[in-house]
Amino acid sequence: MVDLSLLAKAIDEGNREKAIQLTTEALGAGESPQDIIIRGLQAGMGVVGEKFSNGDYFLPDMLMAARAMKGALEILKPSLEQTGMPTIGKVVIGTVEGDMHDIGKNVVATFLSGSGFEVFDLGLNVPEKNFIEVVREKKADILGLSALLTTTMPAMGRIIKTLEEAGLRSSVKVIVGGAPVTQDYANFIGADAYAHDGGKAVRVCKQLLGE
Ligand code: B1M
Repeated sequence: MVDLSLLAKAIDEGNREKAIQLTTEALGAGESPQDIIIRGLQAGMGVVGEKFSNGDYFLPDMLMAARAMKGALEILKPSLEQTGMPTIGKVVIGTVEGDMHDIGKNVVATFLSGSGFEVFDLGLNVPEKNFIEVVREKKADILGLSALLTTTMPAMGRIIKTLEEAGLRSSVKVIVGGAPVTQDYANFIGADAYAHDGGKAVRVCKQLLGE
């Protein structure tokens, strides 16, 4: 058994090599990718966030932690993605403009594709018009918007308004998420759904499509 708190520590220390090694070992020992993410990687990132808030960590510490987490997620990706499943629906997803946080969005996108959704990931810092264009072009069933900053959350509401103006709102369900986002905020901006994490996002997206 691999002690996942050591993986959390490797993320906290921004030790990419150690994070990759422990993730590989945990997977080999039969830990589920979901557990590795939640009890190892996310737990570590939580500590990094607290230390940043307290002034113990600075931007380079967050960057190192992000690099370590991305390395570990690459190891988990093949186990989370599955092939040969009939597609449940099309999801366009991205982090809104002005926001450079993509780790959580990547986790959500990977969980969704691993659960049978066809996912079009537009990346981070995505301009409003790109979301609209791709939703139209791909005839998306669901639009997923991620924001990690209180200052970038309002972009989600603007995108919903623009979908309405473009006549696309009735054909696409909108799900929002990210650390500062809440169910109340989702209601306030007129989103169809909110999810707290990757696992919930999968369940909610299935519900939105009547699965
Ligand atoms: Co920044 N950052 N950051 N950061 N960063 C936060 C978000 C912060 C809370 C740290 C803190 O102060 N404690 C704070 C925001 C404060 C606020 O707005 N209230 C903050 C700040 C201030 C900043 C800068 C302004 C710092 C500066 O420059 N002085 C700057 C902003 C840059 C910008 O975006 N314009 C900045 C920069 C960065 C880095 C680039 C260094 C790096 C990001 C690297 C990257 O993503 N490629 C970074 C990091 C790593 C963090 C923390 C430490 C970790 C974020 C993370 O990856 N978490 C973060 C503190 C924290 O959140 N504890 C922090 C792990 C990830 C798996 O969780 O992203 O929450 P999360 O995703 C979850 C759920 O939220 C949910 O599911 C995911 C998986 O379970 N979810 C969805 C996410 N999207 C979803 C979408 C859905 C559904 C669920 O549906 C579509």
